[in-house]
Amino acid sequence: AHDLLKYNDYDTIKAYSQTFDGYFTYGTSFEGRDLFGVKVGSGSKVVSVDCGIHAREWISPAYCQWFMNEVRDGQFNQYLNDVTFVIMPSINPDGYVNTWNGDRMWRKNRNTGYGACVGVDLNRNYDANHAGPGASDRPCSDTYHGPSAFSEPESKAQQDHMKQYIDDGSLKAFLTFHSYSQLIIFPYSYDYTSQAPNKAELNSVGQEMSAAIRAVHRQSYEAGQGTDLLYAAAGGSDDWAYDAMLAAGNDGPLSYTFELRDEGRYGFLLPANQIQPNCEEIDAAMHVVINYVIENK
Ligand code: 0X9
Ligand code: ZN
Ligand code: ZN
Repeated sequence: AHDLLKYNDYDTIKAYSQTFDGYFTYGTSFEGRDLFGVKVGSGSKVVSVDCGIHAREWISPAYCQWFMNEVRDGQFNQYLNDVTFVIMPSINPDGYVNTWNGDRMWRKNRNTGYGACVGVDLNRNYDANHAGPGASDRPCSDTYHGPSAFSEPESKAQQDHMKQYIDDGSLKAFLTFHSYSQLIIFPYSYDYTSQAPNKAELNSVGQEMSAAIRAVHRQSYEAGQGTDLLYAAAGGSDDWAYDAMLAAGNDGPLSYTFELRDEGRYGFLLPANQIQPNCEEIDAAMHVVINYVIENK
């Protein structure tokens, strides 16, 4: 049965999502699973929330489910007149199912079309300096970028689905959830030199989110540009969404990658008893960014 305080498998996440009025599908994975999400709210400002692009990062889909519940039935439903949430809780379903079937540390999707090795790193497959630094040409690598940008059904379907909200200017914030290392990352990550035109704004909202998180359970989440905090890694969804919003005329796009708990003790194998405290502290960051969108975007 579905349980917000446990890790749920793909079928359970999907069944839970189907209890939402705004359930939608937006494509099919390589192995034929539904790509799905929920759309909640009637506001003119769209906030996109996606989880599970990397299969082994189980706390990520757990947060999306937590957030979905609170958007419909809890502390985030106060925003539904101002904001429409587009939430995709499991955007790499084949990879996620693979981690439930014994290959717990799997990261990529499950495309078998590129020779002997399986899978593309979906977070290297977007059209953001695709095949640039920090992405591998080798299909056996865990950071294989794929033969071309959006070669993968999972990344292509997200691009196609979000296009309406990008082109009409309604998409204000793109929030994508990973683990681990407790970071709040903003563009760019796709080369060593590019700076976001609204870097100061991204940084100040990022620092505010970090402070809000700390106040909940005293956890430290550093906020900064990807190349400063981590490494260059081209082809990521955060940089794609950011540049797509810019190209559509949005002069202050918000795009963040959240790296959830922990700082390395358990890593991807975060015990389920940390789901609740992790989700509670991330809620505090979500209030910050949502209020910022409502007041400024
Ligand atoms: O490398 C990644 O894709 C992310 N870290 S993870 O350990 N979850 O794999 C960070 C992504 C930061 N953004 C971009 N590189 N665009
Ligand atoms: Zn390459
Ligand atoms: Zn990740």
